[in-house]
Amino acid sequence: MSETTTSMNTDFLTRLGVQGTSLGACWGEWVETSEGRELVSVSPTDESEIGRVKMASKDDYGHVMTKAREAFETWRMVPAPQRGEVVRLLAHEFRRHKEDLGALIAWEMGKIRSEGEGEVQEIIDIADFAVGLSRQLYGLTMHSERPGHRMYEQWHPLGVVGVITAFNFPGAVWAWNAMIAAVCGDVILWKPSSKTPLTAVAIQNICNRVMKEAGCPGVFNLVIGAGREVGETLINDRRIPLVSATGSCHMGRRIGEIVAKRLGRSLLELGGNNAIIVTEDADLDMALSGIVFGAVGTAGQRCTSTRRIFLHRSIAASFTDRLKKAYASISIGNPLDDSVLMGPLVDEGAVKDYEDALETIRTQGGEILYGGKRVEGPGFFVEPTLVKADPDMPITKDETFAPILYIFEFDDVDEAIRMQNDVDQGLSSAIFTRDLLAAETFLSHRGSDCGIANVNIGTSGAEIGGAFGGEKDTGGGREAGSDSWKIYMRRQTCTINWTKEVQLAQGVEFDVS
Ligand code: UN1
Repeated sequence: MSETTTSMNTDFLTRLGVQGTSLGACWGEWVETSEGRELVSVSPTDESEIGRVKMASKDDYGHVMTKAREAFETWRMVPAPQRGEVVRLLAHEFRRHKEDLGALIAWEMGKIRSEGEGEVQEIIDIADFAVGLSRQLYGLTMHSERPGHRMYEQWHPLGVVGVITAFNFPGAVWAWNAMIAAVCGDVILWKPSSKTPLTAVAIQNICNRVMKEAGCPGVFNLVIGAGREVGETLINDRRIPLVSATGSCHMGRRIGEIVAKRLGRSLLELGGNNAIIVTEDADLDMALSGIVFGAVGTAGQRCTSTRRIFLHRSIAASFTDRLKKAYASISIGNPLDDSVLMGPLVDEGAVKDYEDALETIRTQGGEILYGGKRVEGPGFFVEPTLVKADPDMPITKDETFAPILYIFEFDDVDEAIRMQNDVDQGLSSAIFTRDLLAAETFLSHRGSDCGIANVNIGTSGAEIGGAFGGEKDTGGGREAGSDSWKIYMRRQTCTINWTKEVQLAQGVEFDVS
C-alpha cells in the first residue's frame, strides 16, 4: 500500500467552503439549524476528521420546503431556455471547480482523484446536456378524429423534486436529476448520503453563488439529516410529486412502497449485479482492461461495478492467470496519490460487509484465487478479490458493495446469457466478443435483460447521453440523457375545437336541444 501523505495539502477544503463546521440545511441561504446534532465527515483513507455538518431537523426541513415551494412559483414561469442559461452558468462554475471538487470527492468518499474529477466531468456533461434540452422539451401534435379540432401534448413542470443520493457518486447522481429537473422548471430538494455530506455542502455553495447572481435562490435546496428523520419526512411528503432515489434494493423497496401509497412518482436506481461475458474469440487485452476497471475501479463501489464474469471454458484458465497478475499490479492507497489505482472502501461497515461476504463465500465452497483480506493500518482498505465460483452459490446472486469478482465458465453463449440473467438485479451487462452472432444474440430480445448492454466495453462508466437505469430489482427508473426528462414533468393533452359546435368523439350523439 502506498503511504498516506499526512502533510497533504487540503486547501481545496477552504476554496470549496467546507472547512470547520457547516450547516446542513439550505434554500439558497444556509439555515441556522434548530438542532445541535453534528455529523462528522471522516476520510476513509486515514480516518481523520475532514469537517462537520450541523444536521437538519424536521423543522429545518419544513423551512427549506416552504422556501422551495415559493421558488417554484417563480421558476416555473421562467422560459425554459432562460432556465437553461442559468444551468449554463452553473456548468461554467463546475468547470472552474473541477479539480477541487474532484479532490474533495476522492478525500471524502475514497475513489481515486481521476475518478473524482471524472465525476465532476459527469456533472458538467449533464449540465451541458440540460442546456441544450432546455430548447427541446418537445410535445407531440396529433391529428384529431374530429373536423376543426387540433390536439397536442405539452409538458409542464412538476414541482418540488426530492432527490436522495448514495455515497458512491456523491455529486454526479444529484446532477443527473437536478440539472434536468431545473431546466424542466422544477425545484430540487436534495438529501445526500450522510457519508458524504461535505461534497453536498460544496456543491450547494457553488449553486448558491450562481443562483443568487441569477436572482433565483431556492431552486437548489439541501437537507443533510438523519434518514429516519428528514429522509422519512421527504418520502412521505405529499408536496413532493417525484422522489428520485439511489441506493440498495432494500431501501428502494421501502421508498417505492411509501411513495406509491400516496400515489406519488418514484424514480429508483437500485442495486446491480453486473456481469461480463468473454467469448473464445474476444480481444483478451480489451476484456482484461474492461473487467479490471469494472471490478476494481471505485473499489467495486459503483452500482455498475463488474461483479461476475463468464469466461468461455477454452480461455478460462489462461485468462484467470492474466487477471491474477493484473490484480497483483494494482496499487492500493491514498486516492489523491496519482500512482494509486484503488482507494479505500467508504467506512468500517463496508469493510465488515466485505469480510462477511468472504466468510460466506468460503462456507458456500467458493475458491479465493486472489486477495480476500483487509489491508492493515489506518483507513478502510481491502484487497481486490477474485473468486472461482459456481452459479449455485447463493451469495453470487447478491450485490456486495466491494471489489469481489466471481469467475464462472461456460460452453456456449446462450448458456452464459442465461446465467447472467439469472439474478434479481438488472442494471448493466457486457460482452467481449468479435463474433457478430454472439454480440447480436446478447443484444436481442432473448439476450441481456439489463437496462444497459454493452459490446466490447465494460459494465461501468456510462456516458450521460444515454438513459441510465435498470430492470427487475434495480427499480426500473431512468435518469440522465435520452428522454429521461419526461419523468420530471407532467404531460397535458390538449384538444382545441375551432368550429362553432361541440362534436363528440367516437361518433357519440347526445342532443340536448
Ligand atoms: C452509480 O454507481 O450509482 O456508469 C452511478 C457509471 C457512472 C455512474 C454510476 N457513470 O459507472
